[in-house]
Amino acid sequence: MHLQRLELRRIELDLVTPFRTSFGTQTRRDILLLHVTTDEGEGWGECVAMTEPVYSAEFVDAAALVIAEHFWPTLTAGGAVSAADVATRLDPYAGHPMAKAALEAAVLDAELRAAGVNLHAYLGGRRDHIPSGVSVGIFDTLDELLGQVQGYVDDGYARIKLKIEPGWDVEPVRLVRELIGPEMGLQVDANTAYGRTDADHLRRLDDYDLLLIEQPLPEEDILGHARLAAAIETPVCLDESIVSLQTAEDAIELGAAEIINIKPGRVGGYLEARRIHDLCVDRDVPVWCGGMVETGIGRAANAALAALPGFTLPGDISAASRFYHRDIVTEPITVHDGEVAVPEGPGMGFELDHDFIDGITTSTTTLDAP
Ligand code: SMG
Ligand code: MG
Repeated sequence: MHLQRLELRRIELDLVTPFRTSFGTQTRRDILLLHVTTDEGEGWGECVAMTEPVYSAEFVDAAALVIAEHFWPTLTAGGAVSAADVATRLDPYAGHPMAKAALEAAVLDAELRAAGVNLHAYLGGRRDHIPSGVSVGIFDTLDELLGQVQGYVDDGYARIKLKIEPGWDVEPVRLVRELIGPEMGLQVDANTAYGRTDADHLRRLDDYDLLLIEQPLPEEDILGHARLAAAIETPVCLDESIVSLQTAEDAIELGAAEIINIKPGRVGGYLEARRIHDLCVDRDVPVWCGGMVETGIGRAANAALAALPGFTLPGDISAASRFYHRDIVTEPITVHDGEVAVPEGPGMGFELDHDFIDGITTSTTTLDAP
């Protein structure tokens, strides 16, 4: 396939309700979309970097810049390209996995649409429905939290994930477990908010039969996670620390990751995500698909990935309406009986609502291939 043109589109969407995590509160999403034109057709990718470098080092302005100034010129200088070549061609560049993943996704979408193949078939997914979990933010009061959780239970979600931080952990977990009963899946995500000396405190969560505790310690602290995993019963799951197949293998080997959250953006793309999935199947490590508050583009692709057999835990693939009043695709993801249908159309399986996208576009940059 020959790449001809790349359009970088920035769009802005308000969230239906503020989403607070241990690293800050989001009220709107500022998103970079990539639209690639090739001699065989077009494709779209969504970059999951956030406005500020608070979840990881990446942020939207930097992603747009590194794609425009470095990735696109390099990718188009090498002649015909397939999605499977993108990571190799961009390998000389350090870091920026979310920017790389977005570019690979756009090329992959174009390639699969041209071939009439759906992403989930291409990846080897075997299910047409996947269980849907919801990520619940931090609130000012426990009453607000319980009201939100009850709403999600009523919506039929298959499991609840609570964002935690020091001062908002044991008591919210205790009350939510009481509210949802002993059977429903419950897990927590600290987004690196704790330290090595917090093991005794975090052990108190062992009383609530959690599926896992996600990324309690800083991204680089693999040894700390290994020690914590040995010290508490709740399984330790890594998110931010896993940025590649290599880091996944090391963390598993060192006992730091009893479960892995796979986010395609964080690991540089859907193809690296599948390699991590395959490794985890081989090592008997359960995986699940994380979310980055994606629009219908990323949500459709994540659902395809999560259809792979190793994704044995419900992912953060909620209904689009969990975050957005209106999605940018014509058929937004919905949740029925705790499940999301894996999109079946060619490519990543979505169709875009172009008029709506035009209305929320804040800037467009077009780059031609040399
Ligand atoms: O898309 O449902 C979603 C968000 C899931 O909690 C979620 N993501 O650390 O796992 C995580 C966070 C990162 C983004 S928070 C703005
Ligand atoms: Mg997380």
